[in-house]
Amino acid sequence: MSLEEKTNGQYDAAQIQVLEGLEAVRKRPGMYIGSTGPKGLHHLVYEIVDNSIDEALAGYCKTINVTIQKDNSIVVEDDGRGMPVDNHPKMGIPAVEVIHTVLHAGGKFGGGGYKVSGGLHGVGASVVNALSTHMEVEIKRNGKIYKQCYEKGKSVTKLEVIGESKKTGSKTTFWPDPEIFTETTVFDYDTLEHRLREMAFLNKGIKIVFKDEREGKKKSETYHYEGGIKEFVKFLNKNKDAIHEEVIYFEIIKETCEVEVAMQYTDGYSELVLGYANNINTTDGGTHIVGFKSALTRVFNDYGKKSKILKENDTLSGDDVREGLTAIVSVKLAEPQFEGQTKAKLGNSEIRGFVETSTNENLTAFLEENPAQAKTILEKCIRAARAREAARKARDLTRRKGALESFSLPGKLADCSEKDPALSEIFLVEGDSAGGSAKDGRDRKRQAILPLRGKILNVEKARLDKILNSEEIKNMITAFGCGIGDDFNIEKLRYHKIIIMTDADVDGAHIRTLLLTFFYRYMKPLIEGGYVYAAQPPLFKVKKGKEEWYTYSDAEQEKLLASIADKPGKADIQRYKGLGEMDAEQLWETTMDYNHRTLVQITLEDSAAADEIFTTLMGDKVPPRKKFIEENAQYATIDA
Ligand code: 28F
Repeated sequence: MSLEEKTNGQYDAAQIQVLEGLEAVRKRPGMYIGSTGPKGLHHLVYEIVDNSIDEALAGYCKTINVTIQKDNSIVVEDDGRGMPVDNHPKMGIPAVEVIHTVLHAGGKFGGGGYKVSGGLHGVGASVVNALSTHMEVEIKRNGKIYKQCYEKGKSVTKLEVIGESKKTGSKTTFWPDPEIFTETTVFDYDTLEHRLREMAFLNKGIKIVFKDEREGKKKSETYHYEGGIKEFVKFLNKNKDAIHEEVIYFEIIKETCEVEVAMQYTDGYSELVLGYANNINTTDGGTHIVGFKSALTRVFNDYGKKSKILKENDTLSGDDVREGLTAIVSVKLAEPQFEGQTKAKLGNSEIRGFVETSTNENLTAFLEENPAQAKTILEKCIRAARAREAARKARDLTRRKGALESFSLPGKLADCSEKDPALSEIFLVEGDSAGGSAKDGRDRKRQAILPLRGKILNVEKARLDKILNSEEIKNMITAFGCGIGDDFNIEKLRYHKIIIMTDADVDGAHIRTLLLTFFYRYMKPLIEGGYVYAAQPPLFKVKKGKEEWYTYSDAEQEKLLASIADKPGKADIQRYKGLGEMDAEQLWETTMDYNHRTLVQITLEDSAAADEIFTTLMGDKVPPRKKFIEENAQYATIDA
């Protein structure tokens, strides 16, 4: 029922509803934007940009400008038709004012098209307005420039003409409210860059110009991809070795929905299948992904048999046909149903069949038209199947051996006596000497120690059968108790804190990265669930007179030295090169003691970005790694 019907045109009742609506948003903002942390803050931008994207998808807008201004306010401007300014028939206020002050208003394109790119399901500009101290909207339409200002969702000026212009378009500026976004109102460039570039990939032909005008940030980038998700796959594969030239692509548009698929195989072993529904990243999958994956397995098995590349009794599994695959499955539909805790799973059942049929037909056509590329891909799938078979045997061996030795834990593991995983921690310690000190210094009740000898295998470049032959890896799998890959079961995890403790040098960082690569590729729920941490050993020990201090970064060291400058005596400074230089007591009090230590929790903000980082850092190609390290070296603090 529309607002007018609800209030049968009573102006004041509508106004009351408006005020109640915006109050509701300010009282429980998390209900509308997910959280009031950095993620919710950045959602404000996506909500406004989505309205421009819809105007572009309707065919009227070509370029969208997004600018972070010096005062950390955001400007979004498009060259669409300009929001309507005529008075709303029943409410007696301009349509643009309704869009910005009535909750869930501006359900665009009531008629022909449908609203496609809903950030958090299109809560719209009114929510952004309610959560901003100020918002200004300028519209170019009918040869004029109109402007209206709002504060915390309420109009503070009437819509007025402030000039003339032959152009058309909409421009929104807003200042997020620090009363709502108490953690931070500072926008993160990389976060916005990532989502704006993704929006440009997902909506081919749209040009998004992103500028950061803040002090010392002067940056501008343009995202414009005529090839859309075809270019997205090329982008995701830029540091990988593709095994066939063309990105396989098709787009099917029906009356009520459309699907686009882009896919390309690399010589790697991991799979990256990203699903989107109305431009929303469905990180928990859904019917479009189920349909895509079942079609993929069927097509490669059918084609493999028909072309005699597969023997009659050979069968490729889903994992085999997705090894090394980078794919984007993007669907757009009128009434998407999002399910699950994080609303990141598509539930529309009709989409499964639609995507499955489209993929069956179009992928089969591609393989038949490109027999050479088809053969290359199939041969890779067959190698994957053979390795899977070998890994299964190796794993059975590990399991059988385990069973025979009745749950033998690795000899090198100094386990803790606590049986409740929620209270138990395991330290993965670089080197036997530090491992020894950690065993002596730890809290035996709750802290287990597993020393790691030197570098572990780089799983990015090895298949599962080889991985299962690595002693270090097997020790971790057995100690954690929760299996790997498809066998992974978080309920069986024996420690709810897995703490990586390595030297504060390049080798230590490399070992940490190798461990994180292994966790990301084979135990991803460990990272997603926040179970993985990095210990922060001290960088310096400072002694002056009878007092001593530990510092954990260069900045902290400088601050300390300045603060004790006027104390009598000479400061004796010891810089720690590695964990081994600390005795058990020091290691305990600086790095393991619950009350004094600092742990950095490892989180996984974004799959595509994480996948790109692991591939770049751990993959085969050196130049991109060199470039990545140079570009990011400034962030790599010589942390303790
Ligand atoms: C900076 C953010 O919000 N751009 C927008 C339009 C254009 C129309 C529109 C928007 C129809 C009646 C609901 C214009 N002319 N950028 C934006 N551009 N909304 S938002 O219409 C609103 C809907 O109210 C528009 C003809 N049809 C639609």
